[in-house]
Parts: sequence; C-alpha cells; structure tokens
Amino acid sequence: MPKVQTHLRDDIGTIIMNNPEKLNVLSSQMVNEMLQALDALEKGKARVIVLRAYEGAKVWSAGHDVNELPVAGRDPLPYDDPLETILRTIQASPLPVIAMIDGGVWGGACDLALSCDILIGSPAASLVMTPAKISVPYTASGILHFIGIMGVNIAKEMFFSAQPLSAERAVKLGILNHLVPVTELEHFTYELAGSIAMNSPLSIKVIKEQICLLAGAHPLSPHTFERVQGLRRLVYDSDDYAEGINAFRDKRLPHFRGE
Ligand code: YXS
Repeated sequence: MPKVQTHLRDDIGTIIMNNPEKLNVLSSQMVNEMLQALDALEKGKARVIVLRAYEGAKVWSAGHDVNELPVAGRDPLPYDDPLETILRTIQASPLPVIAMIDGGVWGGACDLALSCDILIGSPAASLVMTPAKISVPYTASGILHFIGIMGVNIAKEMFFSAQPLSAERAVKLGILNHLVPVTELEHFTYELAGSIAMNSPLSIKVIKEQICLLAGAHPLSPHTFERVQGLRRLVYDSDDYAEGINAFRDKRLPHFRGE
C-alpha cells in the first residue's frame, strides 16, 4: 500500500504523507516514495511543491521510524539514512517546497519540515524535537540547521526539553512563516503556491541555492568535525541509547543513567 500520494495541478505539485496507521512515521518506505515523488515532480511541470499530511491528520509526522533505528554501537543517523537523504534532497531541490502543517511534528519530521522553504501551520501545529527523549545523538548538519533557523537558545530549549513548541510561539519566532486557521490552511497555502508558480523558476532556483549556500556557510575545521563525531559516538555507544530505543518499543518511560 503506497504511503505517499502525489498530485500536480496548475504547476503546483503536492506530496501527501498518507500512513494514518503509523502516524506518517518516516520509514524507509515512506521516505523512498517521497524521494520518487520529488524526482517526478522536479522532472515534470511543477514549479512549486506542497508537502502535507493526509486530510484530518492529528500528527503531521511522528518522525523517524524508531523500529528502523539500529541497536547500540552504530550511528543511528548515518549520512545515507533515508531521512537524512530526504532532508538534503528537499534543501537541494530546485523547486520551492512549502510545508503545510496541521498537527504534531515529531523528531526528524521537524528537520523535514524545517528543510522546506516555507512553513505554514494551523494552530494545532506543534514541533517536538526528541533526540534527548530517546538518547539519540543528533547530526551536526541537523543541529546547524536548527541553529540557523531559530538561533542557539531556542534550539537548546527544543533539544534539551523535548517539549512541544506551539504554532503560536513558532510563528513569533519566525519558524513558521504563517499561522492560519485550519479552515483556511489549504486555501492560503495553495494561494501562496500559486503566486510562486507564476514567478521565474530559474530566478527562484538560483536564489534558493544562493540562500542555501550563504546561510549554510559554516567553516568547520577537521578537528571540530572529528570532535563532533566523537561526541556523537559517545551517545550511540551508550547504554542510554539502547535504553531509549528499548523503552520506546516497550511503551514505557526510559531510565537514563547518563552512561
Ligand atoms: O502500538 P502500535 O503498533 O499501534 O504503533 C503505535 C506507535 O508505536 C507507532 N509510532 C511509531 N512507530 C515508530 N516510530 C515512531 N516514531 C512512532 N510514533 C508512533 O504508531 C502507532 C500509534 O501510536 P500511538 O498509539 O502512540 O498514537 P498516539 O496518538 O497515542 O500518540 C501519538 C504520538 C505521536 C504522541 C506518539 O505516537 C509518540 O509520541 N510517538 C513518538 C514520536 C517520537 O518520539 N518521534 C521521534 C522518533 S526518533 C526521530 O525522529 C529521530 C531519530 S530524533 O529523535 O533524533 O529526532
């Protein structure tokens, strides 16, 4: 059963995450279907893409599929992880991608939403960053991504607390571009998409890449890179990482011992 639906109308492509049973977890199947949809729309007539959940979803996406995270001792978010791949693919897409968000956005799905170029949410939209909840070492690129978008203090609060950031607060912080009533969310999103679709695709493509290059220009010395990788290994080699995964699977609270 496909986990993704794709539509194209008036030069606007739509990718719908459609796995209600598993709350749109970003499983490798879901992500691979999203990558295929992106590729098809980029090669087709689409000028702009809307990424959304199925109608009436209470959870936009529950994030990385925890059942696909490796057991302790291996990097849980390697470069070629499907989720990491789609984050890079959306950020590198020549097409503007608009995240239309109604409902909760969890863990890696926050990075997916933030990888989109414009975020439009309903009051029910919320962002919850969960690595510390299950003792996962988040990626350097992901952390830089959050810092770049929301600044160090809000990024720290999101990562440390794993508490929801409300739509009302997210729009005040500039994380959401727009906060609109759920009854207007679809119309507002497609109106904006339509206005983008009428502009020069070449100019938009070049400006998107310029912004990505200039905003992402962080000099990272080899020492810093190796230090970051060493820090991440401390976590994914830890008992706490195994405890985080096992607690999720056992549907119980984790008991972290800091080792
Ligand atoms: O028990 P069944 O088989 O029906 O399955 C349940 C959940 O286990 C499943 N599910 C997930 N399976 C794998 N990975 C997930 N992330 C995941 N989330 C949910 O979906 C079925 C329905 O879930 P249930 O019964 O809990 O629904 P609910 O309505 O009571 O609660 C909705 C949520 C979203 C509040 C709840 O499902 C939840 O807290 N899910 C976990 C969200 C989360 O922590 N996601 C982060 C995953 S880790 C990740 O993204 C990165 C590695 S990181 O952490 O680094 O950002």
